Amino acid sequence: MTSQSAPTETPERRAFYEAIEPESMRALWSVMKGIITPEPKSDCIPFKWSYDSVRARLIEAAGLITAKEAERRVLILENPGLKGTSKVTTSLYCGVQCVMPGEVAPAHRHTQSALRFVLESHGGFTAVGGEKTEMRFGDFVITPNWEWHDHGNDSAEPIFWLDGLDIPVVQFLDASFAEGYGEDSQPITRPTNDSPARYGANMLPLGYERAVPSSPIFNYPYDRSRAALEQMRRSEEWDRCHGLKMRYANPVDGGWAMPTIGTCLQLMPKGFSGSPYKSTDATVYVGVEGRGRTRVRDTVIDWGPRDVFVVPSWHAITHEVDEDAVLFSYSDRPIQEKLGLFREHRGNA
Ligand code: GTQ
Repeated sequence: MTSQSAPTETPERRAFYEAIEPESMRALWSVMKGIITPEPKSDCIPFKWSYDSVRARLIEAAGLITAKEAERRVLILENPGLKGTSKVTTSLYCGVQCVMPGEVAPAHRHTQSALRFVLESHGGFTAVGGEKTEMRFGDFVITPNWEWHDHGNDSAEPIFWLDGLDIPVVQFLDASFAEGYGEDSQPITRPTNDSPARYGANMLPLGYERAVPSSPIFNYPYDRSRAALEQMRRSEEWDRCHGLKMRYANPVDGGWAMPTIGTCLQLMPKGFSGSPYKSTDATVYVGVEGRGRTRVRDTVIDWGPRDVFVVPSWHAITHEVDEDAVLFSYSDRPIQEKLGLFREHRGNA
């Protein structure tokens, strides 16, 4: 057991701390309790962004700047406990991006990995590594680290999607590289739907060797994910905390679809009232269908379609829904699992 508090500060000790500071030294015993905590302690707080207000602000932003000039017209959803950091959790970033009819978000690449969760789109597309994919509501789309990507909107309506990136992780590791392609669009070298054909039919090209840890499937369409949940509900094997929760998998090895970000889709049936659950991976949730309430410690968050809310590490949550409801979520769980840090706990206390 550790002792209850830091050693008392005497005038002699304080003088010593001040004397060693200019020599770039610090006494561990004076700071130990703050850096090695018995449980996760974070400045990240529970918070919700209503889609209506985010969408309205993006339309306003569209009157101020083009997607091309902005490079990406995105409003960052910044955790109010992490002001000025562009973070939604300690390790992850969240934004909502808007592309107006006819606009393009020019091609670039960076070492940060991105996920898109499509909120509104009838004719939006993204191109990744020479292949285009259409984006529709509920699709989960991946931009792996260092792949060229550009986005466009061929439709008559604005399109919106959520961006989840591992920006704070790459920043923490000082491993950021980025460059522009020099033109709006990258050359398209493969037919649309080449990837799902090659990697999405429970087959792989013979002799296929993975080049990158990310899934070679870069669009997980909502109709397929949703159909899987709908079929599975017939077995009535509900998880008492999550309802029915599936993770998006990499077809090459069955692992997470992205190396740094874990993504899930869950269905909770009308009347579901979940048991408490907590885990070390702070999680961003996106409402997809239906409405519900999530209690996060003492905060109650009411959510509906396209609303975004965040749950900090080791905060117990309980979900409740009055109608069938679907949530998309993402977290840094793959990183924590690889490092042997991931913990979860079900039930009270
Ligand atoms: O679409 O490439 O929200 O590079 C932040 C950085 C989106 C993107 C973001 C990015 C992008």
